[in-house]
Amino acid sequence: MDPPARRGYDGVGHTSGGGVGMRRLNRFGWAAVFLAATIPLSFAARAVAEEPRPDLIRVDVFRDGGKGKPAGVANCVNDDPAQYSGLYGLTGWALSGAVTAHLNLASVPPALSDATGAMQRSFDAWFLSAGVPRVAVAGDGTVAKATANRQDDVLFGRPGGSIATTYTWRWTDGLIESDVVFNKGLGWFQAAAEGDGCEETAGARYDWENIAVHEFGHVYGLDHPSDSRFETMHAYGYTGETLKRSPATGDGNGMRALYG
Ligand SMILES: [Ca+2]
Ligand SMILES: [Zn+2]
Repeated sequence: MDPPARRGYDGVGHTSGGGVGMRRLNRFGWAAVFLAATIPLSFAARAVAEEPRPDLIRVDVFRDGGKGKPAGVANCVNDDPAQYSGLYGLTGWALSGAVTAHLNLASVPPALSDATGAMQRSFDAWFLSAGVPRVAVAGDGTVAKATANRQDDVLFGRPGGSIATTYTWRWTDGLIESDVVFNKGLGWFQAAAEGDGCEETAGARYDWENIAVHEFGHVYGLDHPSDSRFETMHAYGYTGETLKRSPATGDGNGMRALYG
């Protein structure tokens, strides 16, 4: 279900000293050649190596299971642990230590309360063993869209037709950065608790923490497993659904594979 990994990437952050040289080459070709010839080779090589650049390596587009459109009434089903598949998928990265996720509080719909606490609970849902790095949520985010700025951002924005999208970059110095964008054009609510996994009275609204726990699984390095309807990392979300708030058997297996 994932689009090509580099779709839509606009190359933000790819300018460097070389970019200036290229512009000069267009207008003053002879001058650029002269400058290139006179810059000591060791200096040029060091300047390129020290400037880390982002490489967008994955865009996870999380869609509604109802053929891509939210139903007018909640389309979730109750949790069924008897059908946990035990399966998991891995993206190819893992967090190397504790990080801070920066939540843009101004972007959160007014109907959602205790936003920082809700997002902290959603990351903490993955703290299944002592080896799992902690992600601390700070309400100091400022970006209005996914931005390769060497920090993990969480915000409401416009991620196309998805419920939410996680964008992940690997920087040339090894840093993994993931930004999670929830779709501000959709209906959202906060279930009081996970309950039986499905809040039928929610209508065409998504439980924020249900969607957040899935997206944060990607931040930790989990992918969508096949045959996983009741696992948190199942490839689709549903209106009224709450069962993704707590990892299932396969989700736990994946986290142990990553972090022990
Ligand atoms: Ca960012
Ligand atoms: Zn996903």
